[in-house]
Amino acid sequence: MRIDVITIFPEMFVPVLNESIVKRAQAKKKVSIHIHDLRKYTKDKHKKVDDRPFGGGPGMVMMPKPIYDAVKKIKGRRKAKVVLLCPTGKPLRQPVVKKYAKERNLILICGHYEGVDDRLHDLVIGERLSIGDYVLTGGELPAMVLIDCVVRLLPGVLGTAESLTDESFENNLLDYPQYTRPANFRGKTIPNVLLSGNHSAINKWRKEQSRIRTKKNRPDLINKI
Ligand code: 9D3
Repeated sequence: MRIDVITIFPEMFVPVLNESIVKRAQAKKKVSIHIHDLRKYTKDKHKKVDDRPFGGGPGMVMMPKPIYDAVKKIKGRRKAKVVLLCPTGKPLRQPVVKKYAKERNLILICGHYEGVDDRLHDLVIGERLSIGDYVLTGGELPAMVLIDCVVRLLPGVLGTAESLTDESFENNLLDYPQYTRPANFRGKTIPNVLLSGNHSAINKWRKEQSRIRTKKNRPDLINKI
């Protein structure tokens, strides 16, 4: 997969993309990620990317031309899914991540200020995505979240140890509690069943714990089972 990102803060991506599984996926050639500075697609000497909103109101709006030119140039003749990260987008959930993981080329546009000129939607933007109901300062962190979720699903990125079966959100249940050594930590022990060696009892306990946690923290998911 190839991922291109259009942003006014290209430096934000450097430390995140050069660590952990995303770094390994790039080294293994499972994904190539290219970060583009939107200001390089401006033509005026101030490298202006925003302007005041028609109709008045607070803040600034991202101008259509720099983003339009950037997408056209980056896309070339390739087919690519163009995604704008913005608070008014569809919420990112695991089924949406799975869909994106099947694409050959993704172009991510990081929104800023009060948003982008809406005419870009018909012209170049395929979909808008939000990562949740809270206010961030821009689309950069959401783009990194999307990259992280998608890259780990690409074939050959995760080892068998980190395998993808039985994942939380696949079955609409949260993960069960996990413990590792020592069995007694500061006087706190672990559930006896986990030491029993009885795998069917262990599975039954884990399923029950998943249900209890989901009911307590994510009652909205219970209705989806
Ligand atoms: C909802 C706030 N808007 C009211 C006028 C202004 C506004 C605030 C912050 C518009 C854009 C932003 C920057 N946020 C993003 O670009 C963003 C985002 C987010 O804030 N929350 C969750 N997902 C996303 S994806 C992009």
